[in-house]
Amino acid sequence: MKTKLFFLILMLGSLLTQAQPNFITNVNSRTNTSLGGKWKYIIDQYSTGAIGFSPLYENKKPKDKTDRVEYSFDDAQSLWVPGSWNAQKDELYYYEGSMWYRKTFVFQPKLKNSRVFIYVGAANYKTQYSFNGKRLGEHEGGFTPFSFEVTDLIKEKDNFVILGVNNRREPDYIPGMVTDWYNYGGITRDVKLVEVPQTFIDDFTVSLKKETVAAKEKEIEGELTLNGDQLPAEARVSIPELGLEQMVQIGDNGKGTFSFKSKKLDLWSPENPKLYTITLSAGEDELSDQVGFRTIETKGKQILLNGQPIFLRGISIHDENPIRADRAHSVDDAKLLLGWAKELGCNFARLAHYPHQENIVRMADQLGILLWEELPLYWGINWQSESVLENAKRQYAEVIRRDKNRAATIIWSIANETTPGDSRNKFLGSVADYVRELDSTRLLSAACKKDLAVDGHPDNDYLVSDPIAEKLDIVSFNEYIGWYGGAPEESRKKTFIIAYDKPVIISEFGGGAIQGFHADSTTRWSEEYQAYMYKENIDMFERVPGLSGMTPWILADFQSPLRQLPNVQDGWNRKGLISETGQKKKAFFVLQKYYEQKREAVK
Ligand code: GCB
Repeated sequence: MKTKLFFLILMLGSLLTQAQPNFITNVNSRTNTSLGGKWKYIIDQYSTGAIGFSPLYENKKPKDKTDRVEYSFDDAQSLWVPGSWNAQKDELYYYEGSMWYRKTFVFQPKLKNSRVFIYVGAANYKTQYSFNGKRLGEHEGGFTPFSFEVTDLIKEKDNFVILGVNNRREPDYIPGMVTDWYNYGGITRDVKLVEVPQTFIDDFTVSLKKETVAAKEKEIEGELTLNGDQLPAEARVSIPELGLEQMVQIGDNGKGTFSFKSKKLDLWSPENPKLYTITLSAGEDELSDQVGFRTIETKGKQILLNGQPIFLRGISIHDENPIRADRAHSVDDAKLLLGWAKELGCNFARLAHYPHQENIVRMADQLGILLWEELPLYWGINWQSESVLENAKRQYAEVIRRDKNRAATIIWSIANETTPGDSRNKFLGSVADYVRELDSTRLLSAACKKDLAVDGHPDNDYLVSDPIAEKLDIVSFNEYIGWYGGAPEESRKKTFIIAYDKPVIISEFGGGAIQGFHADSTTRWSEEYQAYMYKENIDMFERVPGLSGMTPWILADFQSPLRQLPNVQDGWNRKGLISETGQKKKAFFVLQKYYEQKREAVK
């Protein structure tokens, strides 16, 4: 009898447990407190921190002279969060492995009777998280956010959050073993304490209905999801500037849908990055966001923004501030990178090769820069593994959950430079279907490779026929004529055959130059060589059928362990149009001029 009662209580308990959101979204517009600053750390080279007689997440230290505990955070050194460990201490520059971080804090609630979450913008790569000595879970993926609820564990004083972060590379991770970028380890983005009411607005999606983009009266549609035990019957959604307000019926599943009609709606575009404040309220919760409304689609070989053809004057960017030589994490970092892109004349940027910090995506919304976002499905992925596929889907779901309401983001790119083959095609096909299922309002692409030899064609014909492009809206490919093959002028003879009636983006081209090194245009690494190569490449790509945009490689020099030519690279990939000290190279101005002409041509 007693055991039955016990199980009944257990079952009831689990029924009453509130559903855990995937992670808290829109953290900046919720009640939050930064947990950034100095965190104590313990290096864990053999990754044994969570096992053994005295796991680190328990946050112990020897109590007296007889105590056997062999660590103590209290007397340990500190690292700054957010920021990679590599950039902060010389002795950690090459460190890849496990590191345990601890932050202690007092809790002064800003909301009454709130639920409390800890939100981590990103930690690379795997993170074990615990709170006040209790292990709560693990997150995989170095570039997407996660959060965990601590409502039942938080106290007024002596709280401690411990994150065990491991950036070791493994063949079954995403990315895999080798990348041409720096494997910054640690808590690279903000950590925040977020307070929400007991029942809160967990998620919402809002977009412009495609069919109404050309109509006088446009339609906005959306959905919201509540999380909590006490679901109100209704929620309210409003866009005050448009005089729109609506009560939304909430179903038993916590969801409700809404739709507005407006004759006054100003469409978002690079020329007019108009954002509206949307406010949602349900029970005690209120959430606001700034959103733009636009449509994106393709027609034959064209990309249409708000129903009009657009040429994407882009640039590839890494999520790194070259001047600080660390991962970007702040509004200032975003300003620096997108400021340069604006100066270049861009209306588009490829956020390569993994999800970038949320600040840059939000700033692109404000500045009117369209975005291509991608996951690190990059060289050397284990296509045969079901769990790698699941991991890819999870990471995609996370970035879509974070950025789905950003007008700037128009393209999800599912992979970069992967070699066609049965298992790869199946894997990427499944990712493409999944991404489309989660978000049918954006375009899909992938940075493909061209076919090197084409049967029945002269040497100078290149075919772009990757079978994965069947599932994509835009055919994109990387091409390095003049750098990894041949002299820049060889591009004059080349022609491209695109096997699909779809728009084309040249997702990469470029070559290296040391800023300040001047020589004739046949001397590799000189600014003149890079500038010459840009001119020749641009002329060649103008001949590509369906050319709808390009994102040359790359805005700024970036750190990469693959690049070790002394006195030239010294650990930096030099294909930037801007040096690691922020100086522009000659090729910057070649591209700037081309983009000016492109912009003029549209007028
Ligand atoms: C590529 C890769 C990119 C590299 C670049 C290079 O094709 O997609 O990640 O950094 O080439 O510099 O070689």
